[in-house]
Amino acid sequence: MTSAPRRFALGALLGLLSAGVAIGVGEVIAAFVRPAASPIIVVGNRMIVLTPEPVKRWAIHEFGTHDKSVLLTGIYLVIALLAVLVGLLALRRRTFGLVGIALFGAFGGYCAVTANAHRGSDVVPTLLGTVAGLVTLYQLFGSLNPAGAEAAAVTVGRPALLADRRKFLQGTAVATGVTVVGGFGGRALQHNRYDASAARAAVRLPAPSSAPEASTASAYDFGKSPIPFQTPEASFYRIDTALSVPQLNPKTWKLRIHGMVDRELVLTYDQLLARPQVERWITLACVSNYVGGYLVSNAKFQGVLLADLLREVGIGPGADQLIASSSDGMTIGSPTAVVMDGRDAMLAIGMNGAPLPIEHGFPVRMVVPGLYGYVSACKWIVDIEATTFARERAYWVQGGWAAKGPVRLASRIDTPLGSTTVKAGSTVPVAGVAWDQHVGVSAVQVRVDQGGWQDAKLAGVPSTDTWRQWLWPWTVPDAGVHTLTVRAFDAKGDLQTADQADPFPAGATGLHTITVQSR
Ligand SMILES: Nc1nc2c(c(=O)[nH]1)N[C@H]1C(S)=C(S)[C@@H](COP(=O)(O)O)O[C@H]1N2
Ligand SMILES: [Mo]
Repeated sequence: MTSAPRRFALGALLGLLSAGVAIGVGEVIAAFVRPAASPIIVVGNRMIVLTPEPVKRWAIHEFGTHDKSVLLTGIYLVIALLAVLVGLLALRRRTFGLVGIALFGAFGGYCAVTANAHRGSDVVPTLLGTVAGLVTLYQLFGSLNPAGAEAAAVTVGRPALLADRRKFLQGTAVATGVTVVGGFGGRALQHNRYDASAARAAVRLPAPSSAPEASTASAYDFGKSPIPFQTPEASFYRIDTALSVPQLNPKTWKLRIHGMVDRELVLTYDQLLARPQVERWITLACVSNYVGGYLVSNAKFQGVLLADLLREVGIGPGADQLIASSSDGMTIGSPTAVVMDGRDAMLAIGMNGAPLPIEHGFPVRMVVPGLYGYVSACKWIVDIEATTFARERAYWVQGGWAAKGPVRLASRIDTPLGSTTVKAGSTVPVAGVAWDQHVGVSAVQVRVDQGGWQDAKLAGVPSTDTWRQWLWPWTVPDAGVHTLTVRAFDAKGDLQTADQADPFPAGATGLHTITVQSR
């Protein structure tokens, strides 16, 4: 007796458990190779590379900081779907199933050996996982229909499926166990063996020899603004391609500075800490940010001025680009002239008085005030090559983004929130931030509906490298829908453009507008 639903269920189970065991075993082995070698991570990384640039942009826009969880969920779903298919094919013919699993494995292996900054051993978890998946399928199939199953399936079409019920149940239980324990346990073990938190907690930052200008930001009452001058760590935006966050050990970390230089230099973490330290407030912004978006944050960074190091290595006059690389193979190219023009471009080791958070680049990242992150802020940095724009294109530039990425003047209304209700006749604080790093913001104005532009109060700032909080008390008029628009002037007196441009390829422009209902 073999009904179609039953046949489907058995096939699905066969496929899902074979794939599950493959992944579970792969995750456990990855804990001994390295987390970046996990089969799911290598496939995910390849997906990021294969995804067309417009889809990537859409994903960052749509999911922001959650883009990675969305991708991983998608990968699990696709694997599950394909696994069911392989299981159903296996019911027709065991060889079909085995070939299916082997193809899975081959794709995983291909992803492992083509990953950025991959190592030869990265293929091992996928390889052993695939073998485990093949064994699982073979064994479970055996208990399904040990004798002449293939012939029976082809000629009869519907062989009795559960030839050895007990053996099948046992096999299913074992495979489920390996899937669940291997999958979750493997991930936990990877985290346990590779977590850099303890190393980070052990770091003692040297005192900066040059502290930032005192900020007068707190002199104003900006308490009502939902956006504080310093972004709390938990809400500091995060944008990167790292599916598995690099866990680097500062004891073995090294930075190599090479290329068009007179003397190559290899720096250790201790050597970096021994150099003179500066501490500066810097607002970091992502080029993918839409008008009114939240991919911009402000922190106090501590580090070593990059220009000093570049002078020490004797950077060649023709080297107009610095390509920074991370441990996971990201490349970020910055214009040398900008890094050397006297601004506080730095190799940062600290953020808000603590060692860099792991997700923000521990142990060392680059920060260049005035440039978008994709052309300046390499996290988990391990290499800087002095080269030229003509010779090399960094990761995002290969995807079509502008090779040079100066931040564009922008302003945002943070309160009231758009589409909320305000009380007619009351005075409501309209407040937000405006930024034009390394140029500075000199004025912010707000307009209600088609009325005149009103000057907002500006908070003081420690330098031109941060955003500026602004506040305008609004006496809410009569009931109805009102539109609030904000615009800023830079320190040169130039007005923010109202022309709307998408983030791609050089940063969004246009004025932030919200509507509120007064009643
Ligand atoms: N290694 C690495 N560094 C990176 C990236 C990345 O994907 N990998 N993304 C860059 C981009 S696009 C931005 S906007 C900033 C974001 O830094 P944050 O995540 O600390 O806010 O990091 C930059 N540095
Ligand atoms: Mo970015």
